Amino acid sequence: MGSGVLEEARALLGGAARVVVLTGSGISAESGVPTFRGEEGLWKSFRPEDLASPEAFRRVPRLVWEWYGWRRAKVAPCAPNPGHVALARRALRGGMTLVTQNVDGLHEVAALACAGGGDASPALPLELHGALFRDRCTRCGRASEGRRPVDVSSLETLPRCGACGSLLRPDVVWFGEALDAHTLHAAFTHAAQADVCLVVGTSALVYPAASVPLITLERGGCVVEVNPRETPLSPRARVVLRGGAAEILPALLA
Ligand code: BV8
Ligand code: ZN
Repeated sequence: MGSGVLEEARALLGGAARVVVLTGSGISAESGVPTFRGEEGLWKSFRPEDLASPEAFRRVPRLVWEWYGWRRAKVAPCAPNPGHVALARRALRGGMTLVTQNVDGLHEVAALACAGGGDASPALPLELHGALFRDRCTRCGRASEGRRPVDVSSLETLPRCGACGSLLRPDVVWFGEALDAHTLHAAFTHAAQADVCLVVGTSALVYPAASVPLITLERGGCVVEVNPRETPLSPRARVVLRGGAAEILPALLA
């Protein structure tokens, strides 16, 4: 990647009063979290509608819980990489809102580590698709920590609500489900006010998350994309930084 494009992107971000960032699973690739649609993509062994949908959960709850249990075991040992840390550090300086499609929680880990107990409040991300390590009750909606191993040997051993005894589900947004209205409204509001939308590690295929950079463009802002591959958004980007987030973001945001 030429230093010219990096300098151009640095100038755009340095001169922006307000920046909105949209991240996808690509920013966590270098932390060891598998992406969705890459070579080793999560969806490779399954199709999205097979497992990440309310219909699938109704039809085969033990298989859906087995997949999420596997993902939790895979993601639990992963740590934020220099890309997450660079974003968290920059967000502490203000004028930046982080919006993520990821459910791995690594942005929050990085934000809490960077805020480090000081008085600066951590710049927590807007999590559009929920959180992998949080459970939600299918009946009373109560949220709870989702880190215990999941026993899928029978319907009875699946996670149950401590309050009402109903079946729990992972607190993520499945295909065909509405995103949390408040979170989405906040993301769209920041996108509309942003001078620059920095888009990192997403194939820009999933809506309404993929609308975030389009809203910034509509309101006269510009897009900077960080991705080793071309995406449907690339032609609309003012600057495209073709490479990995862990390598590019520290240089871009320092
Ligand atoms: C809704 C949570 C309506 C669960 C996920 C036809 C056209 C348009 C839209 C639709 C359509 N048919 C259906 C829809 C709607 C659908 C949708 O958009 N489908 C797409 C696939 C066509 N959307 C929905 O269903 C949404 N809900 O619309 O509801 C509604 C409204 C009101 C009332 C009722 C209903 C819900 C979408 C949320 C689905 N949940 N995940 C879970 O995780 O298990 S989506 C899933 O995909 C993840 O959240 C993920 O974040 C998201 C996007 O994927 P990416 O993050 O982009 O990951 P991907 O692997 O695709 O790409 C990785 C990128 O990183 C690549 O570009 C790669 O090059 C790059 N990369 C790799 N390494 C690096 C890197 N980049 C930087 N550095 C590296 N090192
Ligand atoms: Zn309950």
